[in-house]
Amino acid sequence: MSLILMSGNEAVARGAWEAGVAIGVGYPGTPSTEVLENLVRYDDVHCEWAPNEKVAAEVAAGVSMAGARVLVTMKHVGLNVAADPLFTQAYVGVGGGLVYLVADDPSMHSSQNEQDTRNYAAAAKVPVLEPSDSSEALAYVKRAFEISEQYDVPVIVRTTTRVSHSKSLVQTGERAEHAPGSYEKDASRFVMIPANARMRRVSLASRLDSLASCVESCDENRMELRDTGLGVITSGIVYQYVREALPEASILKLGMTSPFPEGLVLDFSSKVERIAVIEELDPYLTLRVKALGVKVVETGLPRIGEYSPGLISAAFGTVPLEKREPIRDLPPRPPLMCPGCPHRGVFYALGKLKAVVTGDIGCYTLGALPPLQAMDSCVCMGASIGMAHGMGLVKSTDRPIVAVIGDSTFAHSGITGLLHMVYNGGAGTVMVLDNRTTAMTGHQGNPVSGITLSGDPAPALDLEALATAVGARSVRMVNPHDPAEVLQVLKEETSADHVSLIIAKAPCALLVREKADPFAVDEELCTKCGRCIKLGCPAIAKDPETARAVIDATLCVGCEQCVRVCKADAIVPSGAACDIGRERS
Ligand SMILES: Cc1ncc(C[n+]2csc(CCOP(=O)(O)OP(=O)(O)O)c2C)c(N)n1
Repeated sequence: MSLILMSGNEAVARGAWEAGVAIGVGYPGTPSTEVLENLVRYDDVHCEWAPNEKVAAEVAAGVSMAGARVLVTMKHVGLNVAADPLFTQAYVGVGGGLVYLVADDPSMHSSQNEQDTRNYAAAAKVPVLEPSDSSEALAYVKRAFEISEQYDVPVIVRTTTRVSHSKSLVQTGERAEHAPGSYEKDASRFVMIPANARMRRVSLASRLDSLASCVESCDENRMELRDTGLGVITSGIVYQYVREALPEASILKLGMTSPFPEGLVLDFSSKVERIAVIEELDPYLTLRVKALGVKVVETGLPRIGEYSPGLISAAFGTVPLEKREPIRDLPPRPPLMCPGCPHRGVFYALGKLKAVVTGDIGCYTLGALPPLQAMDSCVCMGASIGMAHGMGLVKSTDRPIVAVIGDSTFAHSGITGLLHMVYNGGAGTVMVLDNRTTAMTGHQGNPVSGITLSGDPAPALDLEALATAVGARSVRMVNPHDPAEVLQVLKEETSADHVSLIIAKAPCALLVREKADPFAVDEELCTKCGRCIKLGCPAIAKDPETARAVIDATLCVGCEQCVRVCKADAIVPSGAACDIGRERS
């Protein structure tokens, strides 16, 4: 037992370990990724990255059915992918405890949308626990396993970015081993044909009825009575903000918000003069409180984005605890592909092709930003291929249409899009940007890179063989660091009347340990054409006085993309540029 400063994600992992979890499985996604990366460090737990969240949830279902405790992790949009198994899992129930860790991202720090997972909990009819700090993250995960087994349901532990990523003190405990029960065949529970599902639907209703009394009295839902002039109903991280912004207010702190504790809310509202409900994202609590006939104070707080103590203070006219001036005058750091990023050469070529690029989610989405601006869409993981096919059906543009997708994203949900295109007689061009890793979320292994979560080698998916098996008529390999080669192959494939898969394979620049010698611009040869600047490499800038390109040797990793796009051969090894300089001086 010790007191340790932990992030919420570390604490979730610790809680799962202490709860005797046997297996952890998930798909990376900020802000949830570090949960499994921490859980895998505990010797007694086996952890796996799945190709996507649906598979992760199904693996978890199997572990639970076999009688062991299992944690499945994902970000909020991942639950869209895993929703299918989740909804029926609620009917099936659990063998060993089954806990979903789902991390929401108010303000979309690293997401394509804002979603409130509590709506899923209500729709799937499963309990949801909402920790407000790391200590609760650990405790609630342990509690979630107990609830899961006691009430025979999967349980969601919902965090948000500030709980997942901020650190607070955690009292750790020991692991309580949880021996898996033996598997007993029971088709009436595990085989959800309509006749069985109808029975389990009724069973779920009664399991929820017993849970309804649990939420009224559980330790996770508590009243903090102070000044009874104002009572605030809140949950998750917002509880911490309310404590800071409204220190005198009475609070009904809800740690378990599905099923909704109606009796507790009515009891609390009878003890205070006015009720305010303060919650980020959707009015999940608000609507339920109002449905009980409780009059709720209009706070004017936004329904979009993240809250803060300052925002709540401003809404209630209280003085924030401490007003810290934000640090100003920091140099702007817009999101950019790294120097030497292989995606850059591909987007340069796509720009030259003037293609309509249906994009996907990953580091390569940065190809949508200036100066490359070579991406037309990004909706959800795997969407690029179906969208390219759909656009191709309409024929409203003469421009070539190219779908661009990363290796992890292709394995996640791109393969079925390719299958659709082939099956339906499409003639699209798909590019897999295979940088040998899941870069955007911090370099996790995936089935294409062939590295497991434990760091062990695994069979790497053979993209060429896969594309051929799926039915792509042409499969080409290109060097993404050579934009001219990429452009040539793109021209050939987009003008052909068949499905083609182009694999642009080169490791993420951050995986390349040995930095190649940097390049420099030969001032005399530079024609100021700006081609190299249009690559958008952070190592290349325009000299404000001479308008010539200059290369920062400390940033340049020697990928040679700029060397290849320069028509004047003005980009040379930096050693050679020094020699040239010496000769001239
Ligand atoms: C359904 C879903 N799950 C997870 C994520 C988080 N996420 C965004 S991009 C990405 C994978 C990116 O890897 P890859 O396709 O290999 O591209 P790279 O970043 O390496 O260029 C992940 C896991 C998400 N946005 N949506």
